[in-house]
Amino acid sequence: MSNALIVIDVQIDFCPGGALAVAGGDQIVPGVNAMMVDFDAVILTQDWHPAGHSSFASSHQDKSPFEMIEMPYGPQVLWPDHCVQGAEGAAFYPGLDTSGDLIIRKGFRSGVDSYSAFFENDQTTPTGLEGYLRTRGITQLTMVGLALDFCVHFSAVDAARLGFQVTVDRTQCRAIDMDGSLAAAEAAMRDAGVTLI
Ligand code: VGL
Ligand code: ZN
Repeated sequence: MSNALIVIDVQIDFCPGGALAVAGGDQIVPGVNAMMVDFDAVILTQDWHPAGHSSFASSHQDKSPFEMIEMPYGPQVLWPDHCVQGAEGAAFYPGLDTSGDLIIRKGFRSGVDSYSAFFENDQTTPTGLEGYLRTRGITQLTMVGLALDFCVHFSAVDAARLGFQVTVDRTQCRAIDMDGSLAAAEAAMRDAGVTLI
């Protein structure tokens, strides 16, 4: 029985000064680095969108960031342009230890967003992470990173549904918290059987 640390989207654009800055996002870097030694595997995710991605408000006429739209796969928040493939903002935050076992990129299909590290927002297209974890015999996951109410939330719920034992360490997460999204995310994670510490 092995465990893994899943480090979600600790990237320049999600930290202060970035395109979709999460307050205090940079503060978690030392703590996340320090945790890595305690796990059999360390996996980092990287939000990785092509320019003109359908989750960007700038890709839609008369839409502003943080508005909602209806996509073929359901409701979708529109975001400022962020984490564009190869751009500086898509890079991991300076000082983050990226020597881990696997870096998994997500959100690289133009027409569908991917908050979760396991499934895109259509909730059916897999990223491949489940197979990676299972073939390595990893059953216990601890999740940290950005943002707690979006990518950490959906990753944790999907992992719990897939049967992994999931803990989210909120001391090493920061949230966007728009329209009560943090409280809703915490309730959804608890309902799914995720342990919040
Ligand atoms: C995220 C919004 C858009 C996240 C990624 O990492 O939580 N949020 N893309
Ligand atoms: Zn994104």
